[in-house]
Amino acid sequence: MKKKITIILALSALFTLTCFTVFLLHSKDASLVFPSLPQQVVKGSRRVFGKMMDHIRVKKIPDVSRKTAATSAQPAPPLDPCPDSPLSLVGPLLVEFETIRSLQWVRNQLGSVLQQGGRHKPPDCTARQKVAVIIPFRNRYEHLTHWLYYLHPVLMRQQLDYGVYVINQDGDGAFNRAKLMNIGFVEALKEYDYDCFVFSDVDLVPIDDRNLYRCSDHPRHLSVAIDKFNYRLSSVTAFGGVSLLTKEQFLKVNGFSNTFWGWGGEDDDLYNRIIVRGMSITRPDAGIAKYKMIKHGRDLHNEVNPENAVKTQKTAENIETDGLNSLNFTVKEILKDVLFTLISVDVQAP
Ligand code: UDH
Ligand code: MN
Repeated sequence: MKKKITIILALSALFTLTCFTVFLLHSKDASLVFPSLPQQVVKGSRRVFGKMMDHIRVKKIPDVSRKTAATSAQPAPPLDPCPDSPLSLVGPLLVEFETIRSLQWVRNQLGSVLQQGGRHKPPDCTARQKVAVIIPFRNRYEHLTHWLYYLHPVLMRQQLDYGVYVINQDGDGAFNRAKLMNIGFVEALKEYDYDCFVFSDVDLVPIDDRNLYRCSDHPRHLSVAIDKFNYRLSSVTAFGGVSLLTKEQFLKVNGFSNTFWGWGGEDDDLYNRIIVRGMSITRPDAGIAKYKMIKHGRDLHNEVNPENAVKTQKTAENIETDGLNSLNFTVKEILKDVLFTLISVDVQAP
């Protein structure tokens, strides 16, 4: 009899234990089973890098466990739109370019949270905009490394669905910043349905993440206050450095002119195009739109071209026929890095 009772008790204990395990495994809140797995990642990086890495931290960590627990192949329900003001912003950032950083080191820091080609989107809400960041480029890998190190975490905290496109001018002909921007626009659109385009120099890093890389009703100029110019805007018509246009705005102005070879004028010409097409520009507050420019000299094959200044007087004449609708180029190579997409192009320099 005693033996029978023992067996019954043992069986009922086993049954209870099994029920509890099944409950846990099927529970909606799988963190009960896998406590604090995502948090450990954050804590770990905080321990190792301390305050220095504050700008990299993304407060909200994707709920990996929930995805793992889902058993059926049903499509996930649509996520709510991200808040208008992202909650994870930290404000002023510590930015310095004295530290030597290698691309591989930056890959090690950020690669695991990015998708191939330098893509990212918020894991827990639907981004308000799909943003392509276009960087005109030739032989500035050191600058690009700093830029990627600082910008990816900022763009993530700003909850954008974004991709970084580095448009590399092949060969050593006269540099054409504007044409590279047009090429970036066309090539990025072949990949994804972007609705906002950031045209950014490789050497400009924002020092406040409240400066949102998001388009608005009018073309937007973000690099308002740069350290190199004592944090003052050079002119009320300035539109170089970092500027944003929606797809529609950029199409409306026929993109940049393709004919500004060498340094200068293409940004003023784009400003003129915006005015000619009946738009105006907006800027964030100068107290927020602050930048550091990585110190550099003048590059080879990008000397000041005096013809460019003359051409900015003729924007209204040229806008119709010179721009996206007359763009000619050859793609030499497309390289997918985890931090960026590099598109090398022959811009048919004279
Ligand atoms: N760029 C390159 N490679 C080049 C030339 C230009 O990548 O060889 C790109 C890069 O994104 C750069 C942008 O084009 O940020 C604009 O060029 P820039 O940085 O040379 O223009 P900026 O107005 O400087 O900053 C002009 C020369 C400053 C000389 C200062 C000497 N004290
Ligand atoms: Mn520069």
